[in-house]
Amino acid sequence: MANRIVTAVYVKSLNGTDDLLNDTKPQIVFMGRSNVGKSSLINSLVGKPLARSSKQPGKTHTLDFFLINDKVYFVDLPGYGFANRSKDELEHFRKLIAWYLFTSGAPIKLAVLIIDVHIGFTDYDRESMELLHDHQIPFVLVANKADKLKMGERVKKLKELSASYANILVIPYSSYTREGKDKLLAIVSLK
Ligand SMILES: Nc1nc2c(ncn2[C@@H]2O[C@H](COP(=O)(O)OP(=O)(O)OP(=O)(O)O)[C@@H](O)[C@H]2O)c(=O)[nH]1
Ligand SMILES: [Mg+2]
Repeated sequence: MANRIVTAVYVKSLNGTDDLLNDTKPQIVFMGRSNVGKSSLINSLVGKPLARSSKQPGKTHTLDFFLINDKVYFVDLPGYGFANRSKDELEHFRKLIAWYLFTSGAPIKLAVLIIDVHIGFTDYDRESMELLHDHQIPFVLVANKADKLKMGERVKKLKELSASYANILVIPYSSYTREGKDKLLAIVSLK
């Protein structure tokens, strides 16, 4: 099967420039608010606890690279918008993420922008989408933690999310139930 993950290994955590960024293998970036479930989502895709996840927001604070099927990198980013961090820390993460995405020259193939289906879009998410669009980085929206919603609420929330950005695909997802996993794997197409 073309989209099956056979091997997934942790490679390196970056805090700035590194030779790894000159590697020509495509990079797929997982981004979103702190605690939205980026690391858990990577773990659910690869089927093992590779990325560090935590109940406490602010767990991931470097650009964490995982090599998938020896072909592409999954990159777990620090979360943005975590209010308990100092202003300086927030600025540091904002700059690190923006540098990596938009000026480092890394061959980014796709950004997976993860939002919490219950919370919806925050200002940070909207800003990220604008920047990704401006820099012509293709992205897909994942509405995570879908397991938390009852059916009626879920239909309503997903409708609202899809209506906000008419031509952007929104994938309902749950790292707990693995809902959305096959759909997302097909999109990140690991061939
Ligand atoms: N209900 C539910 N909880 C989830 C899901 N995915 C993640 N979580 C929980 O959300 C919390 C944060 O998960 P992480 O994967 O560490 O989130 P993150 O976005 O990587 O967080 P930072 O690294 O701090 O930015 C943990 O308590 C997870 O168990 C999901 O699909 N459903
Ligand atoms: Mg994380």
